Amino acid sequence: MEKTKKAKQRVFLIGLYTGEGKRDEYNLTVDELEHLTKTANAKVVGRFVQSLSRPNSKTYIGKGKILEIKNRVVEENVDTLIFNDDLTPAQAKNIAELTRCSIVDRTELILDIFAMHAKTKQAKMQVELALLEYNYSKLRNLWQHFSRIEGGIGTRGPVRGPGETQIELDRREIQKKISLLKKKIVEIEKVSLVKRKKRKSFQNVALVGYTNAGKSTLFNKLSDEDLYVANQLFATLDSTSRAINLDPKHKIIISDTIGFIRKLPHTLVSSFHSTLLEVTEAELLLHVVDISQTNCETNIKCVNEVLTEIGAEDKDVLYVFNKSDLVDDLDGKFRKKRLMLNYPNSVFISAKFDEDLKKVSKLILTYLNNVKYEETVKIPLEMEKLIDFIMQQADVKEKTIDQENSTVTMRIQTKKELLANIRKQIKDYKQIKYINK
Ligand SMILES: Nc1nc2c(ncn2[C@@H]2O[C@H](COP(=O)(O)OP(=O)(O)OP(=O)(O)O)[C@@H](O)[C@H]2O)c(=O)[nH]1
Ligand SMILES: [Mg+2]
Repeated sequence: MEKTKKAKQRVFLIGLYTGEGKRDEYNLTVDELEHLTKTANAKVVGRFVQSLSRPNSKTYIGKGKILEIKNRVVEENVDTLIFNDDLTPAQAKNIAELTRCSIVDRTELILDIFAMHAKTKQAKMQVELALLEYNYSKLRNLWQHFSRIEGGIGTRGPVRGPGETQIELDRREIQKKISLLKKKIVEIEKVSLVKRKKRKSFQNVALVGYTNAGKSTLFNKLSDEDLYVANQLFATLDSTSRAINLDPKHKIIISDTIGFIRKLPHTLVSSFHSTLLEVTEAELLLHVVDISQTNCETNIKCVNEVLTEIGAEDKDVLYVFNKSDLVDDLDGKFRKKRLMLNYPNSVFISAKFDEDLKKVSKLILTYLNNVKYEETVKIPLEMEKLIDFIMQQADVKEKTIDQENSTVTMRIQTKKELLANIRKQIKDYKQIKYINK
């Protein structure tokens, strides 16, 4: 097949600053949008940010500003407008009509990059599922929009407008495809579950972090692998695991996986569920942070929010502050000092320097050798299985039985995750008791 080189799409970036947070921080999110756009192979010709307390329901930014942009679109030969937030279908339609440009919102841009970077069958199916779910939610909004404008009191008859009927048909078609894909993904999930079970005898450590932080670079260095590394967002969409020896006595399994970003589309989080199991099932997370980014502390928060969303908030975390080689200005040195104080379980490295890898191994080893936490728990005597489990799995420092209240109080030392699990079991048990009362 003959290959033709396609001209790059020329785009304007458009943002809305609502006054939340500092303006400089907001501008960094537009820089990030620019990096995303470049990763998607388009050329950024200009950027517009309007200050408004909240989005305009019809045109996102003010209509006057849109018309100003329309003139610039003609001058600069721009064909696409990329927005720093998600748009409602009505906003996208109105802006397209006013400017005659293709309209792409933040989620669509991220989904496009995922679609471009998906290599394996599993990643491809997961991206397709996310795309379908996003389109489905858009069609649902559009359908609601139609019902609102056409369905005033007394106007809804048995015959519907052609647009509305088509949307309903499309929705049903998409729904069918979604169920089919979900079934296929569950099948793949079963196979990887078997693989993960085999590794249960080793400690599993997962690399997590903001996209482009250097996770794959670090993974390659630690495991002598050759995974794809690039100054692009979402270079990695699959998880890869390897066994490595930290020292002659400690063998662990380390996993590289997908990076996170602020406002990571929910459809991606749910459709990449099986890939993210590497994170939710790991015993320890190594949170890799690019400290050359001036807003790296905000990035840490974003990553922690996604970790909460996927149910990994109780995991033990060690911080690997990466790209130290790029930090030499005064501001960066202050940032480093602040991070050092706020994150005691951490190391500062450059994944480019082989000698820094020892620091990472040492950090993990220290963790593995001091992994226990102490807590006192009160357990109803009826929960015999849990009590037996604790006696076997944890270090029980003290145990007192209160026959009158049918409880046992135990001071135990064990892993953080196990403690969270024990607390949850007791809470669930009490809730069931309360409901049955
Ligand atoms: N200067 C410098 N660059 C680094 C360092 N570590 C990684 N990089 C570069 O940062 C870019 C991103 O690295 P990756 O390892 O692909 O990052 P990632 O976290 O796996 O990114 P995603 O898979 O996209 O989430 C690449 O261009 C790397 O060469 C470092 O310590 N110093
Ligand atoms: Mg990567």
